[in-house]
Amino acid sequence: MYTQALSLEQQELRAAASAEEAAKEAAFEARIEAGDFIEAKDWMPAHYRKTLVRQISQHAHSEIVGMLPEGNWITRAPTLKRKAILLAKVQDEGGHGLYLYAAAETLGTSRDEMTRALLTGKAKYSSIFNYPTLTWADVGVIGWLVDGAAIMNQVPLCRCSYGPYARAMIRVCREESFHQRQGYESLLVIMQNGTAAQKAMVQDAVNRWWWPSLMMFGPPDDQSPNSEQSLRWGIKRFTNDELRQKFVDATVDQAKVLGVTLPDPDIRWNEARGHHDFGAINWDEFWRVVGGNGPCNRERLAARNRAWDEGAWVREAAMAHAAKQQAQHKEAA
Ligand code: FAQ
Repeated sequence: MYTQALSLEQQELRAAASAEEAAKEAAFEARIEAGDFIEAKDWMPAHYRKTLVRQISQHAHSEIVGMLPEGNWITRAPTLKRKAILLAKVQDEGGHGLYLYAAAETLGTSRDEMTRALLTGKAKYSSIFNYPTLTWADVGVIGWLVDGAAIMNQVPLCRCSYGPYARAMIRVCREESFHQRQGYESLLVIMQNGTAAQKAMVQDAVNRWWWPSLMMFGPPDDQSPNSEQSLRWGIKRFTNDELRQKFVDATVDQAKVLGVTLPDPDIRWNEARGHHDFGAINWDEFWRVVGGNGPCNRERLAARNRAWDEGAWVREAAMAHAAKQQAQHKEAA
């Protein structure tokens, strides 16, 4: 009798808890519908939190790993001006990584956890940063195409439903815009004033970076498991294919002004669609790179691990300094 009464009580408690949960979920969905920003201390469904941590931490890792391909050219920049610009750009990417890790931390995942996931190869980062930078023209082409694709993808994230991410993206996008402009301008200088060999170097870089840039937007919509829910929650504002199309449409005319050929014979304006058609993307290559087998995946992870190991003394010194300051504050109080 007693056992049965207790179990009824438990059932009632459980029903009340799930009714409360359903009410919270409905209130959350209504806020999303109304276009409100969700803030760190607000109630949110566990899956919304998980999706954000996944996307923001991958984004942060991309910025940090993304410092490596161009960082490779800082010591070999052709002029002092180009070196100063490149140095500032690579430092900006480091800053983006930091804002983004901080935004992800507001969701309850520690920076240490995220770093461990990157260093052990468990975490994803953008496929694009697993390609090598073979010539100086690659630096300009990364600015033009890779930062150009990043802006196309990231401007809508300034309206992401999660406030701390959206606000971080505003500054990131302003800086990315400078990155894109500096890349395009450096290519324009070569294409207008360079030798035939220098112009050929730009064309070769465009040939190598074009298709990987299109892959940055992620798999096609019918193979994108996360898009539907992320769009419903206002984490993403456009689908992968929509953003890829916008990027192609914006870039075709820029290529004409530059005087380079995009390496796709199928690119042509489609009057009926109001967009450019373009050729088939090699998705096998994309998944190979995402799966860890791109041209530079191992090199990139090794570089991040080396930096982590060699930075151990800095972390120890910072901890010792913080502990000393804490002890002094305690003594003074
Ligand atoms: N590379 O279901 P979806 C930059 C994964 S920052 C690797 O469509 P979602 C600045 C995806 O994670 C560039 N993996 O996923 C810069 C998922 O796997 P999971 C980074 C990719 O999240 C410039 C699976 O495939 N930007 O460039 C890629 O809805 C120059 C299924 O995909 C951001 O992170 C990829 N390209 O859409 C720095 C922006 N694409 O997690 C230095 C924020 C997809 O289920 C120099 N992120 N995957 O295991 C986003 O907008 C989205 O996360 C997408 C993917 C669009 C990237």
